[in-house]
Amino acid sequence: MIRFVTSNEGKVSEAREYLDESVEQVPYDYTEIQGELAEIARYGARETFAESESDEPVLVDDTGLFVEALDGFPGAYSAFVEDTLGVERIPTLVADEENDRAAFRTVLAYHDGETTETFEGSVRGRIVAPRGDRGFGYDPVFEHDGRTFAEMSMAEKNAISHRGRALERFADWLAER
Ligand code: ITT
Repeated sequence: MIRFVTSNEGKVSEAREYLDESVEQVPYDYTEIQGELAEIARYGARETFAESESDEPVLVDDTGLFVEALDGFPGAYSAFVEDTLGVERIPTLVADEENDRAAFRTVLAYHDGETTETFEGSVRGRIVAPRGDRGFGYDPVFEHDGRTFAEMSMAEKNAISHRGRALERFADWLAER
């Protein structure tokens, strides 16, 4: 069993679609340090494990949307920006820019009390006006190969997405242990 430490049910659904292990959602509010996604995720996984009674391994997912024309903004601040500006404002921020390219990046951090391992995944796309009603977060404004992530089924998104790639690496590593 893996404890997925997140308040985001969308992340958990995607992980369950991908992993053979059973995944339990744990809503622990770990400290989000300032830094790169990998440092944030690693710190969060270790802190959650240390603060909990259970010995079951934990998984933390830190994800960001990096918009090229905005020098990588909102990046590590993506959750704050979704809560404050809102997802729909992102296309308006790049409306006058020639470059509409962006990338999603996910870092998964696994910690079992001894080992801490991180797994990364990324996907490139374009910022577009919102389309589609599936997925979550920035999915409606992120287009990849002609469709937004909100226009894809979860399986289609997982097959190409930042989180899908990171989950695939994590699953391979788990299988080899
Ligand atoms: P936890 O920290 O509790 O896991 P969160 O949603 O705050 O939940 P992040 O900080 O990793 O998680 O997410 C940053 C932002 O990016 C947040 O606004 C998410 O909604 C959004 N996001 C994360 N993964 C996404 C995905 O696959 N598609 C679209 N938006 C995503």
